[in-house]
This record gives sequence, C-alpha cells and structure tokens, in this order.
Amino acid sequence: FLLNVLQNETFLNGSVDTYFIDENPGLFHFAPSQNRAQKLLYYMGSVMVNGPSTPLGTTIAPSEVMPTVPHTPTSKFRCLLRDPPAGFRDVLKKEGPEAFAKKVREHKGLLLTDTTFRDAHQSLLATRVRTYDLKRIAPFLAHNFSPLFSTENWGGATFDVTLRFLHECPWERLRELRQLIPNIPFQMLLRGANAVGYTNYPDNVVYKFCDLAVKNGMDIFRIFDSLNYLPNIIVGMEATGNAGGVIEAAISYTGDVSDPSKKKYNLDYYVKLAGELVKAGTHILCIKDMAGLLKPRAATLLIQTLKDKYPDVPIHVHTHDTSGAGVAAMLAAAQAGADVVDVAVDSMSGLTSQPSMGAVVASVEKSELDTGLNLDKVSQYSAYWEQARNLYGPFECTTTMKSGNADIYKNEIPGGQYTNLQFQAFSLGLAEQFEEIKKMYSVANMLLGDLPKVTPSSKVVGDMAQFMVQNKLTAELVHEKAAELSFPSSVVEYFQGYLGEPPGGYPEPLRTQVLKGAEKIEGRPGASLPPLNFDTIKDTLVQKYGTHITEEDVMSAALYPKVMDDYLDFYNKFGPVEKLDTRTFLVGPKIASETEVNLEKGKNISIKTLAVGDLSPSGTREVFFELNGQLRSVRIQDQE
Ligand code: 3PY
Ligand code: ZN
Repeated sequence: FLLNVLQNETFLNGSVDTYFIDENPGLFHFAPSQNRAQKLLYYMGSVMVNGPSTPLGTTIAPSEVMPTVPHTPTSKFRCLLRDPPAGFRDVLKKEGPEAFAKKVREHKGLLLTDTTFRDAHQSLLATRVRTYDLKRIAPFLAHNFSPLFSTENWGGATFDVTLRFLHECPWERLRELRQLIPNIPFQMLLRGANAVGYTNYPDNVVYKFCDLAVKNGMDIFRIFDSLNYLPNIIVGMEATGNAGGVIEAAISYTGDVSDPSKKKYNLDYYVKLAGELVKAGTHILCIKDMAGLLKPRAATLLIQTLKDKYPDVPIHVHTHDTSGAGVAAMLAAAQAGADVVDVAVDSMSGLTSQPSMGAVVASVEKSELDTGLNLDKVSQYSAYWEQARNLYGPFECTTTMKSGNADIYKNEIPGGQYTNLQFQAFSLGLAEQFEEIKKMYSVANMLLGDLPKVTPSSKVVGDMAQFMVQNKLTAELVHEKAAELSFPSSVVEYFQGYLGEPPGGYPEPLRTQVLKGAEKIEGRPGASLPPLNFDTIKDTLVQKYGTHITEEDVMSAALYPKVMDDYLDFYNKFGPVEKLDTRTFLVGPKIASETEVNLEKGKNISIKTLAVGDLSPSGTREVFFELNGQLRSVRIQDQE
C-alpha cells in the first residue's frame, strides 16, 4: 500500500486533499501480499462485505457452536501420545492386496465401512463437509474404530466440490487424513474411466490418477461404470492394480431381483457380470446399490447366489437408506454372507445417506456377526457429527426431505440426485413438479433403454425427464416427434456412445431418430482418446502461477482445467481458507468475535474482528481487525 502511495504522481507533487485516497482506488490495486494471515483477513473482509464465496443452498445459518471433539488419548494428554491400535491397514501394508482380501474373507464378524467422510455428506449436505471438520474428529476415529474395514473418505463428487466450492486441495485433504488415521484403510469411489469426473478421460490420466492416489495414502478403490460397461470398469481396475491399490470392482444394482416379473436385471445378469469382474481380477466384489433399491429379500437372494458361485471373493454391499429399509437390507445381506456393509454414523445416516452405523452395530452385537465396534464410541462419534452437521445448515437436504420415501422403488433415482432434483423443484416453488419429475424419471429411463442410473447415466435420465416435463411430452409423443425434437446434449451424447454401451443395447428406432446422423462411436470411448501431455499442463501452470506446481496439481488440472485455474487464482488472492473454521469460512466472522487459526504446526494466529467501515465514494469499505493484538485493516470493493 505504502509503495503504491509513494508511486502516485498526485501524491508526489504535493497536491493532495482529504479525498485523495477515496478518489484514487488504484492505490489499492496491489498484487495480493504473500502473507497468509493478511490474505485470510482479506478473505474474511470480503465475505463480510460481499457475502459468501461459495453459494449457499438454503437460508439456514451455520451453527455458532464449535463441535465438541470427544476425548482421545492424542487430543488431550499429549504426553501420553500413543499410536492408534492396529487395523486392517496394517495387514494391507504388510501383506498386500491379495492377502488383505483373504483376511477379510476369513474374518468371522461383520465388517463395516464408514461412509461419513464421503457418501453421507455427499448425499445429505451437497458434499460440503470441509477438511477442517474431518481432521478434528479423525484421531478419535483412528483410536476407537480400528475394527472398521475402511473409512470411505475420497472420490465421487468430493474431488470436484473440494476444489470448486471449498477452495481446498483434495490431495492435501487425503494426506492430512492419512497422517491422522494410519491404521484404518482408506476407501474411495472411482467412476471407472471417468476417474473422479463426469466424462471419459484418456487412459493415461486414469492410470496416473490412481498412482498418485495411492502415493498420497489411498488404499481401496471402489470402481464402477454407470452403464456397468465392462471395458470402462476394467480400465479403472487395471489402473488401481498397477498402482498397488485394492481393487473393489462394483456392480451398480438396479431393478429388483426378488421380483420375477422384472426380467432385465435378474440374478443371471448379476452372476454373469460378477463372473467377469472376478475373472478380471477383482480383489473384492461390490454390490453398489446407489439408489437404495436392494430390498432385504433381494439382498438375501443376491448375496447367497454370489456367495455360492464365488465363495473365495469377499463381498461388500453399499446402499442408500432412501426408502427407510437400509438397515434391514444390510442385516439381510450380512446374514446371507456379505463380508462388509456400508453404514454412516447415526447422525449422518438415513434418508438418501447410508443406513445407521449404531443400528447395525447394536443389531448384531454379541452375535456371530458382532462388528467389534463399541456402541458407546459410536454414540460419541455421532454426537460430534450431530453438531458438525449444524455447521452445514445452508446445505441441508432436510429442508426439503422430511422422511424416507418408498417411491424410490418405482423411480430408481440415486441418493444424491434425488435431493438435488427435489431441491431444484422446491426452490422454483414447484413442489408438485417434483412429483411429476419423479414419475417422468422412470418413463425416461424406459425410453432410454432401462439403464443402471448413477453418475453420469443418472444425469442423462434426469435431463430427459426434465425435458419431457417442460415440453409436456409423453413416451408416445417422444416416439412420434423424435425426428423433430432437439434433445438435451447429455441424451444425444449417450446415444452417440460417449458413456459406453448400455446393457442390452440402445433402443431403436429412437437412437437413430435422436442422432439425426450425428457421429456414433463404437466400443470404449476412452480407447480413442490420445494420451494427455502432463508436461504441457505443468508448463502452463508454472507460467501462470509460479514454480510451486506439484504432480498432484497437474492431475487436478488434467481432470478439471477451469476449476483448477479458479482454485489457484482464489488461493493466490485469499490464501489458505481451509484453515478457517467452517462458520467463518461460510458466512464470515461476527463483529467482536475472535477466530483462532492454526496456519501450520506451531504457528497459530488470533484474529479479532473489529468493524466494517462506511462506503467510500470509490465504492470500497475498510474492514478492521486485530491480528495477534495488532491493528490491521483491509479495503474491500463493495460489489452491491
Ligand atoms: C458418485 O459417483 O459420486 C456416486 O456417489 C455414485 O453413487
Ligand atoms: Zn452411494
């Protein structure tokens, strides 16, 4: 600031009046300081003057209560610091993926995956949970939940949302959690040839992504394809295997194997696909029930059948509790021989999230399926999340979703998409339109060929359903007018073959009518993509942002070029916002409040927020703070 003043001509020739500063806003256009603390003040001031940096979904304010972390030996008595008990990760590290899978298969009780760090908040809180809140509870998890099969904490939508909306580096999240949880295996969701994106990437991107994920601490990769298209799944399996990760190939479950009238996705379909995945070398077989369609009776049938056919392969079952039958389904799966089932901690469970950990733990306690987890510890863990969840009030799905909904068995909408569609309709004041869209979703699904619906095929079906509702189209009208309708681009791309091939092939003549001569691609879409040149990406990033560009940064840019650019710009301007507590990050500090920030080990700063100044004639406001007891201010352009 002083430097700019001293370079200003008017100032130098002495003709300065009292409005000098206000009339020369250019004085404040300096390159952001390298100082992390100053950048954070600039961020806090910006949020106070111009509102949240990340769009808030609802009007519920984040709670003012900092969640209480239950006692752990590492958090209170640092002199008694001890390592957490050994867990399955120790087996994996010592003996490798095959031996790990064998131990899982031989294990007597029921094993659990805790999805609280990923799918639970992806489904309930629009994926917004920040590293800050994960890190605070991570040591408690490590010390008290060592019998877990895994904690699912990465992948799916978290990669994108972390960078795009939370302004955090997903790789840093992974590394930090790894340090705090050395004993429990980490699990991620890999969208096959789409990695953690929404479209196919060249193979070298998927390979390098998995390699870096393992290097940064990832262990188990759940790999699926939204059409159950084997060649796409196999790319992810090979990339995981090469990287030394545990391969958990997933079958995306749809339909209802307990209903004999449903012919397409019957037991034969699943047995055959499972056979292909076992042949391709999966260490673990996953049934991924992304919409929560697996009824208890269907779980019994499916798991028993798969167990009979492939007795040596551990089976892991994932579901969502949208209908309310999730706990019952997981218990049925466990009784039928599933080795591992997914749950979320009680206060982050239910509705479109996973079934309740506490309910499952208690249901099998002291039986031969005992999980080895302590119900009191589950409750303490849940109490933390109950408070932490309130920090994310602005993203709560429960503003629109009040209860379970068994209509999911009819519309088959996957967890995350269900709350999204509901939220969209409600925020437009069209609650009744949601009912229409849900019905149309199943009509659209049948028109498109009856697909498994999960990212990104779920988007194709959702777009088609919305298109039909908006244009007042029935299935008959779509058939009648297909040649003249201009379909959503996701629908056209699906028919072109950009997702891979759907089970049972494309519906004709609709495909030809929709394509209207547009190019079709045969086989695996990624096979025809030229390899990405990582050096070129690195050179561009170094030119724009300086030399501190890591391999992980290059990968983020390969997957999400624009999002990564925005992230780096934001970071240069506002600094390490991931160090701020969640309330301060989302809505800024309150006047007179004090914010403690841990910048790095041993480096804490204390920020007291004093006042926001009046609007100056040049449209700026000065925001005043005390930083470690010293007065500081930042000047923010008011964008109102
Ligand atoms: C994702 O792809 O993010 C999912 O959670 C799919 O179920
Ligand atoms: Zn899921």
